[in-house]
Amino acid sequence: MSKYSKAVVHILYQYEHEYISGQFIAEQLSISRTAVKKVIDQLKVEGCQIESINHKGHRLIQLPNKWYSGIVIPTLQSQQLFDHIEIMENVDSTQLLAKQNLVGNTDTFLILSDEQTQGKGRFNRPWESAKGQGLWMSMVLRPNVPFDMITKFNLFMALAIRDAIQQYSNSKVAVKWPNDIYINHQKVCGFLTEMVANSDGIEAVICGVGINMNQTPSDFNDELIQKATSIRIHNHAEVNRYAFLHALIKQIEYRYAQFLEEPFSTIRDEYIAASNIWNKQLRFTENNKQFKGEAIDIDANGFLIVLDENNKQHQLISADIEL
Ligand code: BT5
Repeated sequence: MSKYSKAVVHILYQYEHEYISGQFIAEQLSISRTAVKKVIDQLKVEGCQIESINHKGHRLIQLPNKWYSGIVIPTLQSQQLFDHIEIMENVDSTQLLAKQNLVGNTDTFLILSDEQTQGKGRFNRPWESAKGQGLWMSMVLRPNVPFDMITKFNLFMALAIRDAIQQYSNSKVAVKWPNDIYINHQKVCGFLTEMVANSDGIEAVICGVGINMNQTPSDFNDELIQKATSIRIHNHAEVNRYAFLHALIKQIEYRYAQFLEEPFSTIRDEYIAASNIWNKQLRFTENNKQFKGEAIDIDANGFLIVLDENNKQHQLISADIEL
C-alpha cells in the first residue's frame, strides 16, 4: 500500500458518490496529481470501484469488503476506549493475536481482521470467519476491577452488541444468555471474554466478537446454514461495515462505562426483556452434564435460574443452551 493510499481512501470515502478532482486531492495532501493518479490506479487494482472521468474527477462507487485503516481510524477517532487499533487482512485468530500483543504493556487496543483462518469459539470450537463477510474483532481492555466481575462484563457487552445489531436489523435481535446474539432462531453473533488476572485483580480483559455482517444464506456451509444468519439477511441492503463498526463501538463505550459504575441490577430488566430463552423447554450443558429444564429468571448477579424436569433449581454462571 502506498504511503498516501490511506489518506486518499479517506478523502474518497468522505465524498462518497460525488466527483472530486485529482487537483483537489493533490492539494489536500500536498502531493502531485500524478502521485494521486498512481494511488487511485492502485486502489482500483485492490478492488475499489472508482469512476474516473476527465475534467470531472474521481467518484468512489464501492469499496471492496475489507477494512481500510484510512477509514477505520478516522471513523473511530472520537472513541475513548482504545489507545490504538490494529487492522489485519488475515490472521489465525484476533483473539490469539490480542493475547500475544497485550504482554509487556498496559495498552488498550482493538484488533480487526478481514479474515480468520482459525477463529475460535468457546471450548476451542471453530468459528467460521470467511474473508470480507463479517466483523471479526478482539478488544483488550484494562478495567480496574476484581476478577469475578468478568461475568458481569459479559452481560453488559451482550446488550451493547444486541443494540448495535438491532439498529441494522428489521427483525428482532435477542440475547441468548450468556454469549450469543440471535435473530429469530439463528445465531448472528458469538462473543467470548477471557482475562489475564493476578492477585490484585484483572490485568486485561480480552473480548472476542464475531458478527456475521454481510453473508447471504448460500455463504454459510452445511453445518451453519440452518443455525446461522447475518445482519444483511435482515436488512434491505448490504451493511456498510464502517457505519456498523462505528455504531457497535459507540454502544460498547456506553455499556463499558455503565459496567464500571453500575451493578447488574441496573440493566437486569432490560437484559431479561432482550433475552430469548423464556417460556420454553431448553437443553442445558453445564460442566459436561446435560439436563432439560426451563429458565425462570436472571438474578441480581446475572446468574441464570433454571428449573429442571425434577423441579430442582439450578443457578448457572455459564452453560450451553440449546433452544
Ligand atoms: C462463540 O463460541 O459463539 C464465540 C465466538 C467468538 C468468535 C470471535 S471472532 C473474533 C475473535 N477471534 C476468535 O478466534 N474468536 C473471537 P461458541 O458459543 O462456542 O459457539 C461456537 C459454535 O457456533 C460453533 O460450534 C458453531 O456451531 C457455531 N458457529 C461457528 N461459526 C459461526 C458463525 N460464523 N456464525 C454463527 N454460528 C457459528
